[in-house]
Amino acid sequence: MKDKITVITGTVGVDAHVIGTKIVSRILGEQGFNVVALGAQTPPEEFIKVAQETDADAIFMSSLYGMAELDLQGFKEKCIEAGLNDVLLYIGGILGVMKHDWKEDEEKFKRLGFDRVYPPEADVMAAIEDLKQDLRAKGKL
Ligand code: B12
Repeated sequence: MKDKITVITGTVGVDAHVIGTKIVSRILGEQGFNVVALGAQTPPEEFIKVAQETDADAIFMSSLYGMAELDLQGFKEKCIEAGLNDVLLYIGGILGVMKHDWKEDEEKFKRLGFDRVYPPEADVMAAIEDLKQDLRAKGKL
């Protein structure tokens, strides 16, 4: 069991939408997590670098501008190359472009290696419950 669980947050790529990730960061902090908030327009490689530096347990990534699938090609593979096999990858926001079936997004992002994928306006507290469950399964909580 770790003393404190570290979660990295941020909006990936050149996505400027910052409000959601700020709310996510605030709630995670209030729930006792050590939050490393990278803010908006964070390149995928920056998530990986900071996860290594901080020995992070999870990444809570946001994307709203519809380009996440392009931004995140090969992301899981890069995480593995960087030795981050054990870091939980969660993503939320508005993952697709225009009107689309969210279930398809969920499948796409799971194929890209994300452990959990959330629909628009997801309940952050429910995601934190998922995180606790996943951390318990890894013996970290
Ligand atoms: C405000 C806004 C902007 C502002 C952003 C200001 C800022 N600094 O953040 C400005 C004006 C800059 C902007 C720009 C653009 N925008 Co805009 N924007 C919005 C708007 C109106 C609200 C977004 C928002 O802040 N929501 C409130 C927050 C609290 O919600 P949220 O981010 O979804 O986060 C919540 C949950 O989703 C969840 N959550 C979020 N992330 C995560 C992660 C995890 C792991 C979990 C568990 C949960 C979670 O928790 C949060 C709290 O409840 C939306 C429309 C909408 N209704 O969403 C369009 C919208 C996102 N924008 C859109 C677009 C197209 C753009 C532009 C490309 C427009 C343009 N042509 O220039 C640019 C993109 C620029 C860029 N480089 O990113 C589109 C995206 C379309 C798509 N995906 O198909 C939207 C949906 C509007 C639309 N209907 O077309 N935008």
